[in-house]
Formats: sequence, C-alpha cells, structure tokens
Amino acid sequence: MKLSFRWYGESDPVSLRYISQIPNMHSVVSAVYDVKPGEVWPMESILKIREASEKHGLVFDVVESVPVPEEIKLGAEKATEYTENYCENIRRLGKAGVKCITYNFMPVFDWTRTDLAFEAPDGSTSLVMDVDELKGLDPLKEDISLPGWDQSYTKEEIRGLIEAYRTLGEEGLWKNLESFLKKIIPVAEEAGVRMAIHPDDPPYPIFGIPRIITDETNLDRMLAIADSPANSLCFCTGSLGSGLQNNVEEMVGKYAKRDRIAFMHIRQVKLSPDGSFAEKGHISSAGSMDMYRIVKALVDAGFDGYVRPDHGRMIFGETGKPGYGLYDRALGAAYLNGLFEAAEKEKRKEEGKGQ
Ligand SMILES: [Mn+2]
Repeated sequence: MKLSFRWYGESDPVSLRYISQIPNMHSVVSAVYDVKPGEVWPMESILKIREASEKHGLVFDVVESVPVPEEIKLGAEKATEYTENYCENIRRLGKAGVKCITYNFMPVFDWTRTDLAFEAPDGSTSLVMDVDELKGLDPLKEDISLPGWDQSYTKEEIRGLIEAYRTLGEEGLWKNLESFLKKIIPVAEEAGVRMAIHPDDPPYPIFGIPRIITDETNLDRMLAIADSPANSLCFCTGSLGSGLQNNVEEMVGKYAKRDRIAFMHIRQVKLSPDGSFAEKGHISSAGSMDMYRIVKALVDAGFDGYVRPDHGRMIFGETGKPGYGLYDRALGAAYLNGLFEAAEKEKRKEEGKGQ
C-alpha cells in the first residue's frame, strides 16, 4: 500500500512539511481548488502541486477530487462540453504523473452531517449525523442549511436543483452516470489513470434526492458499466460503514480481490441502530468496524493501491477544517502503519515464509 494524506493546498494550515514527517508517508492527495467544476485545470497549477510535494520528498499522484458538475449529473445541455473538459483534466493529470483520480456522483450536497463539532466526554470533537434532526426538514419548504453544504448556491438555486433531481430520480441518475463513464474510462485507460468513485456519504437518499453509490448491489452495478481497472472504487469505510445495510469488512475483501479498489479512505464510525452515527478515532474499539479485518482483507488480496486516514477528530486543542486537522489523522496514519505491518507479517507466516 502507499500511504497518503489529503492536503488542501498552500492555504491548508497542515503543511506539507508536517505531512512529510508522518512515518511512511508517500503520497499527497490534493486538487486545484480555484477552478470551477466543469472547467479545465491549468497545467501550471497542477505542476505547482507536484513541485511543492517533491520539495518535501512526497509524490503528488492522487487527486481528490475532480468534481463532477451538476450539469453532468443532471444530463443538462452543458453536459457534453463539461465531459470533454473532464476528459482533458484526466489527460493533463496523467501527464503530470497522477495515477488515481477520486470523484463522486452525489447530487447537490457532498457529505451531510448535522453537527461538525460534537463534543465527546474526553473533550475531543467530531462530525456526527443525527437522523432525528434530519427528519421533518424539507429544504423546499423552509430555509435550512446544514454544515458542509456548498454556500455558493442561493436558496433559490438549491430549491431548483433539488426539484430537478427529484424529477430525474434514481434511474435517471444511473443513466447519466453511465454516459459519463462510457466517455471518461477509455480516456483514463489511455492516460494510465484509475478513476476512483467515492461512495455517497451517508449512503442513503436525503430529502428525496437520489443517491446511488450506496451499497454492494449498486457498487456491482457501477463497476459493471465499464469492466476495467480504470473504473474503480475509492472505498471509504466511513461512508459505506454509516449505512446499516453494509458489511464493510466483507465488501473490502470482495472488491480488493477483484482489483477494483484504487484508493482506500479508512476511518471509523460508531453507528447507532437508527442509522445515526458519530465519527471516532481510527482504532477498532472506538467504533463499529473491525479495522484489522479490513486491513487484513486488503493485504490478503495483494492490495497495492493508495490508503489515507480519513476524517479525524479535533484533539489536543487543534482548530481548523472539521475532520481535517493534523493530529488525529496523523495518529490514524500511525495506527494504519501498525495494522499493515502486522497483517503483512501474518500473511508471510501463513504462506510459510517466516517473518
Ligand atoms: Mn471518504
């Protein structure tokens, strides 16, 4: 595996210097942030990230994300032009040495939570989702805004988008994903890039807006659209693990064996029977997922893709972007290093090769 860390560019309070000090760190996961979704990224901006990474002995070979504009997801008039631009971004990133591009196909809102700084008894804070708080809210009827939502939309625009997606429905969204993949996957193959779709977070419909990258049945359907390693998953344990329907430990093994995981986001959630969840420290005992089983499934399948600690809590008094502080993610990275070392040694022992 190649250990990686997300970096939000020069304005990120977590510097590349700090990232490079985390043991075994290999890759920088970043993006060009000052270009609107649907537009082409300037080569200069891409190469700037590469140079900055190299200065700290790191490799810029994972992009998260090249955002898919709403027009593509909706199959709107501009979809063709934006898909061509998207293909151009894939080509440019491939030329710059990028091997993996993450994206998602979530309508309107990216991840959704009800609180970004819920305080645990130990004083740490993390992102949580309380399904009761969501119930009864209707963004078409009232002025609501949840943490994490794109603030660049006006309320009117959000209403328009929600209505358009409700009309489009799940099958309409599938159709648009299919047309998009049929165009971009051959380009990715040629560019030597693996496209890694991030699951919907959380993995169920919200406000009647369809969400389709949610569970095993739908992941199978998505991967079958283009049966190629270039059409792969960014397997996010936290996103899939916040759906009661998902057995994450088994799913990881299944897709890793088929070589359809290009990128792993590993984080822990504590899931309640009603579907509410809280993000936790990475260790198995803190939440609902067995992290050793997840890592062992990857190692046993010969996984050689990218891994990053995903959201962390805010600890040690750190402030900053919710989920993306340095300390808890660095602890997560150290923990993952330990799990991988143990699983690799275990595998060698099982194969009779000793340690
Ligand atoms: Mn994730």
